[in-house]
Amino acid sequence: MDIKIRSSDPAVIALCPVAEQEGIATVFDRYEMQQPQCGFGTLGLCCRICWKGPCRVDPFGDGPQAGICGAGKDTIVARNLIRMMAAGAAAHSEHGRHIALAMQRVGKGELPDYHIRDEEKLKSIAGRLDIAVADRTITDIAYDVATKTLEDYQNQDSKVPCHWISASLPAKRLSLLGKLGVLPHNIDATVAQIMSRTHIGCDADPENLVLGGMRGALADFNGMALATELSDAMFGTPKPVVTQANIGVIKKQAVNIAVNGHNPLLSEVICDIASEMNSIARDAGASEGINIVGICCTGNEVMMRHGIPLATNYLSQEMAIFTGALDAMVVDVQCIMPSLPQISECYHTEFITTMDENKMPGARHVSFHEDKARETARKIVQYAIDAYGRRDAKRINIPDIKQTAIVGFSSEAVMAALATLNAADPLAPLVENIVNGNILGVALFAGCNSTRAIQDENFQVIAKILARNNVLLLATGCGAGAFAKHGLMNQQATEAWAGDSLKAVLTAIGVSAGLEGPLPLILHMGSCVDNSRAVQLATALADRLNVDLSDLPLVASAPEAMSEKAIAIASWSVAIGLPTHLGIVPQVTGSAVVTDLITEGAKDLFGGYFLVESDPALAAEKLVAVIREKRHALGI
Ligand code: SF4
Ligand code: MSK
Repeated sequence: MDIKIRSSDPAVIALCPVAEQEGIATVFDRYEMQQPQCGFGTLGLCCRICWKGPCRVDPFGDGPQAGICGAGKDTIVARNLIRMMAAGAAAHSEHGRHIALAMQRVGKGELPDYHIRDEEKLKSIAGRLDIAVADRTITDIAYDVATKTLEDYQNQDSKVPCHWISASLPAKRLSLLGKLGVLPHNIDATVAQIMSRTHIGCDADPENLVLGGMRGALADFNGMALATELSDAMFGTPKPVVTQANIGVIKKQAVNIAVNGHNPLLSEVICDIASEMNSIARDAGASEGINIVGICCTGNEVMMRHGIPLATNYLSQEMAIFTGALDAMVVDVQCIMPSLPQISECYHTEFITTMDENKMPGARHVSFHEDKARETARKIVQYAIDAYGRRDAKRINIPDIKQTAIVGFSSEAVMAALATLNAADPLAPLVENIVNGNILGVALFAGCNSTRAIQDENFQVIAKILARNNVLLLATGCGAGAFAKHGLMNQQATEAWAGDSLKAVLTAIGVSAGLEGPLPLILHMGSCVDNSRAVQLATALADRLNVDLSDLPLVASAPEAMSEKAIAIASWSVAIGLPTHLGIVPQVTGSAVVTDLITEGAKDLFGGYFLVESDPALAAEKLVAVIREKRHALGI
């Protein structure tokens, strides 16, 4: 296999031959082995919702046009699509619930291993949720914030929308979503309703199904908004920090521990404990002590808050083990390849699962509970130190490939940087530069990597073209990981790729904010759960201009989307009014009705819509055209 047609990451290109030499299959090999993939599934036309199935509809019109129960292609495609949205919403919202329950216990004084690290953020959240802060202890406020947040999982009055979505979107958008009946009142109930209405013999109307799915996608937004905001209060709101990204951050002379997954509850404590156990690692022979590196979105979380370097993003997570110098990989939830424990077994690497609801065959399981967080973290770090002693020096191969990245652009950090130009009115410099055209528009890159594209390639091609056209770029999740690895999140990238007027703006803000140069070309806003940060900024802009989100020259792009979470994110992005590019053809094209509903139909209802284009250069052109259209409509 020529790996260059599967990944553009130089570290992957360097390490895949190692895997081949060792006779170990990687995600790229397994992709080849799956070819050709099922055409019915690709079109969304396979139904396995009951045991009379699987049923499939012939896309050419020759074979059966309905499943055994009579469900036609539009019903089958719509049901499959919205079940994916529900799964995405469940994933983000479980993550959020975990954080909220932990915060509630911090409020009750039950978790001595955790604290409210950002009291100001907690108070500002409390304000948004109408919780009093004056003359109250931080723990009391934390308890109330968590308790009110948990109401979003409990409220049974369908006329009262969830607190977090109400506190996060512009009034105009909330009113539209309310009229369309898609504002969620309860995350769990919304997910359960999607599962229920897609059971055999229930909702068969594609439009009704898709609208129900959109409510689920908005529940996903609610879950991620609360997860991000509560995490900031517990662990700190990210600020710009300089770090490095790609596999070369693994160090030969250190005990290397990769944290992989999404939830910061354990990884935060591992970072603390690692610094306390450095001397034990040195005594074991690791002269550089303990080196924590990140993978996927746990990686993004600790990178944003502590400058922990990022080893890699989703599609190349296996590569870290092939360096022969990864002593432990510690995983929590979501986007963790089940192949990892088997590959770890071929090396000395300790592969450790930590969440009781996410175990993997072949892994060591260390059950994580917040009341024993430090004790658990200590045990895990010790396993890594022990594994270091079992390394095989002959198999160590760490490609010296890494890039500098400036990360940590929470919406608060962006506002703080803008405030250095105009303390009285921090949004003014952004608004002025958008209105005068120095910034043509804003694009948010989100989402994963997929084997259905060349890894990281779509992100890079689109971003460079948008930057040349003076579009301000934001990124989250594995998209942000891609940009960090490829050197597009530093000041040199701004010099190399930004159009003249964008460069001038990024330089003015960066210099004024004390960065001694421009802001990075692409602002890293966090993990995939942190897309809500970009919405917070967009909402501030919309409120300031007294328009809706759909009026702003703002687009989203998930050029290598893969997970159910990404489908949920892209769907709420459409629901809040954003033209949303997908670089991977979604599994809906077996139904012209559903395809039309999420493109043209959605545009009429929400102002947002899916724009599907798998050619990255063409996608970039289309996104620029959309931004120009939006500007024209605004009269700017
Ligand atoms: Fe077939 Fe209908 Fe059962 Fe789906 S729900 S598997 S279409 S019989
Ligand atoms: S990890 S959801 S591959 S962004 Fe957040 Fe990355 Fe996508 Fe998972």
